Amino acid sequence: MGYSMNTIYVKNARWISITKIIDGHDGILSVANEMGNIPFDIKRVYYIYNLINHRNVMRGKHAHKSLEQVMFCLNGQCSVTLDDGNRRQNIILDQPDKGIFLGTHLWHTMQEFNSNCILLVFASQLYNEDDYIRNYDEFLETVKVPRLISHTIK
Ligand code: T46
Repeated sequence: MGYSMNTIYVKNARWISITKIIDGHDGILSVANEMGNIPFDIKRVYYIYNLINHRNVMRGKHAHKSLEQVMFCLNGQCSVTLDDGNRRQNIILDQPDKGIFLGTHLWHTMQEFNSNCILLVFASQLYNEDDYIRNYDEFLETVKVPRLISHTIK
């Protein structure tokens, strides 16, 4: 635990640190505040659990048109792949007080879950399937990445 804070260089994503209170009691208390460390009005909270560590298990595989989210791993760990259509990076999510801000037009997948992994997500909007881009080519169209054209030079 604790090696996951590599620099995030893809667009529309960044680390979010939330308050961590270590006082006279046992344990640690962490606090997420709307419009504070969570940079939007929180309209919805969901969590993902009961995960299994299998190479075929992958969640996400979409981008959002207008939804913003912050995702924390409260227990265990997983890897998250972030793709802004131009650059792609893999990060490890393994600290309950260090989340990832998932902005709009960011293709993301979550995989390599520990069996005790619990993901907690704060979302800026209610669930709306129309906000999802679940096709990767369509996602690339929306971010309008100039395609690399390979030329054969004779
Ligand atoms: C995201 C990543 C990080 C609902 O009915 N209401 C909800 O609030 C959510 C989140 C999902 N659903 C339904 C839609 C699907 O029929 O639950 C089913 C599973 O959703 P999905 O396949 O989108 O789950 P993930 O883990 O791939 O993605 C989720 C969020 O949906 C998504 O917004 O960014 O976590």
